[in-house]
Amino acid sequence: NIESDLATIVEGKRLDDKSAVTPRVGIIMGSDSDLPVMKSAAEFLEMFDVPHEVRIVSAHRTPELMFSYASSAHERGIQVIIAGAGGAAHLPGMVAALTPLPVVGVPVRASTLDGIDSLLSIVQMPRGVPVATVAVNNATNAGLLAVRILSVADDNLRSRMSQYLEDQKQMVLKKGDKLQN
Ligand code: RP5
Repeated sequence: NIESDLATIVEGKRLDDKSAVTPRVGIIMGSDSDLPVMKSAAEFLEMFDVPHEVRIVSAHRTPELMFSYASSAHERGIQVIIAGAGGAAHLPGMVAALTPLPVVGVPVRASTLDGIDSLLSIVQMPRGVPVATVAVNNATNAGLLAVRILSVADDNLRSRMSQYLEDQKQMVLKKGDKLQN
């Protein structure tokens, strides 16, 4: 559950990478209050057996940690970074400025402005420093996009992604059939 996950993060342990395998995806977020949204990125990576790590890294509150995390992630074997934040959501953009890795940004809906503030902060990057921005609170798509990025050089992941799309299609068709009958 979320509370024990949080305790795990606060203790500095990995949330879900139970093996000693090097994480391929880094999931970071500005605050532990983002975890209920960001958890689904981890769940989808788990579904595809992609090793990953989860960390709280704040652009504003822990700028030094953000700098060291982002600038060294590729040296540790991380291949994609998923970064979620709310409000003045500078984390994904600042991380993208510090790493050559692909960065997927998740705008988290904070208590005011309905997530528009986070969305615009993340999506409106200047030329030269891209962040692949998903919909507000849609960490599921961030996880799936990370899998697709990795699948460019991973046949197994690519065929599992095709299967996932097929399963999704069948599910929708089945629901349509039920409505008709
Ligand atoms: C952002 O401010 C975080 O990403 C979070 O979405 C928001 C609120 O943070 P807390 O005040 O809940 O820690 O930096």
